[in-house]
Amino acid sequence: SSSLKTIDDLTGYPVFPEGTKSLVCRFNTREVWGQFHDKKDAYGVSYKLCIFSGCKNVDSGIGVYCGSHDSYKTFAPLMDKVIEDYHGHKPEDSHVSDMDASKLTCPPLPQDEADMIISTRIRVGRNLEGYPLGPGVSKEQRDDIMQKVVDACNTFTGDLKGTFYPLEGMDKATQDQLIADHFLFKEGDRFLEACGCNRDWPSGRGIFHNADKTFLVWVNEEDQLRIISMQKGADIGAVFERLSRAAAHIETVAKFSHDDHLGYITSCPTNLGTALRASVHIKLPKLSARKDEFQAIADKYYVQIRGIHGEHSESEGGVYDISNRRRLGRSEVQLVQDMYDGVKAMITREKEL
Ligand code: ADP
Ligand code: CIR
Repeated sequence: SSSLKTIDDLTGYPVFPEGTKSLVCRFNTREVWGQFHDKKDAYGVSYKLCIFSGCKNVDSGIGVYCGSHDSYKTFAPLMDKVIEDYHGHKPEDSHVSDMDASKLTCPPLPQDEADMIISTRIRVGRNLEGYPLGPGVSKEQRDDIMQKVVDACNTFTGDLKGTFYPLEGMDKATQDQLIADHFLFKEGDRFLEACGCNRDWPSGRGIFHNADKTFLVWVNEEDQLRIISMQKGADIGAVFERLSRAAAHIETVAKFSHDDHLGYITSCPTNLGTALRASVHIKLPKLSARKDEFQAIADKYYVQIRGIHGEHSESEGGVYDISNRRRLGRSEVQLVQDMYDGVKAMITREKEL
């Protein structure tokens, strides 16, 4: 499978190397492949495109991206399995949203614990109704989407007011600095490359942010919008409150792809539902040296461990990115709570060691 270069090389049933763990390897059975290998969804996105990232990148955890809202329906025999395995969300389940920051039970951490946390960030993904998703859009549609998102962002006021910076024409030093400081998406992600999400790069992409860079919107990366709230320190309540306010406002000026079963529609099935990832950058030098115990706590509290530069990156200096793993079938409030509870448990163990 790893010898695949382009989607045209995917001519027969993909056979994965021994030990491949991805969900696409598990659930793209010969039967499912037989049913869909030559099929397209209502937006003309092929089944092959939806599974190609995992076929090419055999180290994928999931390996699937959808090219439109309809991919989830047309290719349901694969997608339902992936969704149930990742989120525990069944085909008959529905998704309910709740971004009321006042419902969080995240009391401020004592100073010695707060000092372990470098920064806090919460993002949600959104995509515009009536368009395909990133892997399936044309250049013209992508440009159109960017214009609509920029127009919507220009209606923010007060602390959310900001400026849009297109990626096209941004000098490399500025781009690299924004990435290093954790404000901007990285370039050249091989998983997104394989599903067609990086076509026409850097055209049609950009970042909107307020003066303090505590509120940001990524445009046309993995999802058409990534709405982000972040700041130094451990004040999860303040970060969530700002995000909720921003998401609620933008919903009044833009219509997002959404349904009662899947919640907000995203290109990666891991992000469906809330599309929310709440994270802290936290120093856990002792616990992280005990890899199995670290992972066991993460699993128990439904949190995920990432490196310092995000997914598929390494730690630096014992600093990790800890975030909620689930996104669908639970409210935003519950998922931010997952993160808080997991982080609290990790801090408790770190202090014992
Ligand atoms: P996503 O958040 O969209 O799932 P990544 O895992 O690639 O994507 O992370 C995007 C960027 O956000 C990376 O630069 C990452 O280091 C940064 N980031 C994530 N969590 C935090 C945090 N709590 N504080 C500061 N930066 C963060
Ligand atoms: C994988 O399967 O490992 C990649 N396609 C990433 C999956 C989850 N992350 C994401 O969507 N950002």
